[in-house]
Amino acid sequence: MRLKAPIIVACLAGLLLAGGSAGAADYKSEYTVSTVLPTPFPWGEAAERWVKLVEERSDGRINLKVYPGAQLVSGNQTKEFAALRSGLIDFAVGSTINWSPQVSELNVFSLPFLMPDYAAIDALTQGEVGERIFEAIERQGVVPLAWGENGFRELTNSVRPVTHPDDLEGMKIRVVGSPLFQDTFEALGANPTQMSWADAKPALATGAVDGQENPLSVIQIAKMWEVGQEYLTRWHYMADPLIFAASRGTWESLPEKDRRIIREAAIDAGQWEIERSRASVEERLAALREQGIEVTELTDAQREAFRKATASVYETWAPRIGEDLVETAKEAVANRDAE
Ligand code: X2X
Repeated sequence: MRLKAPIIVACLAGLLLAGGSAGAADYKSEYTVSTVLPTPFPWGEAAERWVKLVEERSDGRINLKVYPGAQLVSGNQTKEFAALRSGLIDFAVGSTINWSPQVSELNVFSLPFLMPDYAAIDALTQGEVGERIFEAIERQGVVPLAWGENGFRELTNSVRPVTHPDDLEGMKIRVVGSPLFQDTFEALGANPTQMSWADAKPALATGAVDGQENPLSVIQIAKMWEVGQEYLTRWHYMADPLIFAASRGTWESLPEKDRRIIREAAIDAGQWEIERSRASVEERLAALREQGIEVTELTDAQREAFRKATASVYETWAPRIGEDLVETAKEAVANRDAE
């Protein structure tokens, strides 16, 4: 009996080796991760953190690489979701805005003045709305893994302080290539132009557009004051969560234990990024003021005027998003835990 033990061990080792090498052969030498923003934007940092955690936890088996600037889709950020669905890219950390042309439910986050604070964002992403949105993404052939956050989007411009919709009359505003944004800014009397992020700064620099909207982190790190953006209105009109996701083909090619590693790393990287983004807001605001940007905080009454002016966006978009999902979102916000 004793003599047989080494033989069994040898056989087992042989099996493991054979299994191991067959498994290893299935891994790609590199898996692509698409983002729009690179480091040091929180968005890029979230993606890099994910890469690092996956590498560590898989003992180097799974090698993800971040391709920022939506370069895998030639800078066309609203094509990112389609590329993920077709398997042209393996993974992405994408904004709900950029994926909303394909996944109409994602427009819920873009409804103006739906989410007044962070607790409201969490009430949506961490509740029934978040689950239903992940199901919608899954139905479209992409595997959603975790949430991150780009942030509350504020308005900057080169013309004047904006405290009332009238101040936006005729102002040329760069918006992301998502039709809902066109409607919001038209409702406010502005003159919106859709363009990719890559074109935004040059368009501001030449004066082709007067203003834009993005989170404070983006306004600061992209140095918007360099392109004449002197006025900032903190109107908190919407926030875009980020979604970590995988192409279905790539996902299904991976063993269960690796899927778990990748999903958990996405959740951890997302939480880490959300906390850091939220914690950095005051510091960023101070840095922007230091650069000479005039910051306008709205009173509740002033914000109400913007909310009223954009009410038509709900009428147009609730049927496209799903009336029921919009109602569920409104209820979740109304019943959220106090901050
Ligand atoms: O294009 C933008 O404004 C950006 C970088 O915020 C997004 O990709 C949504």
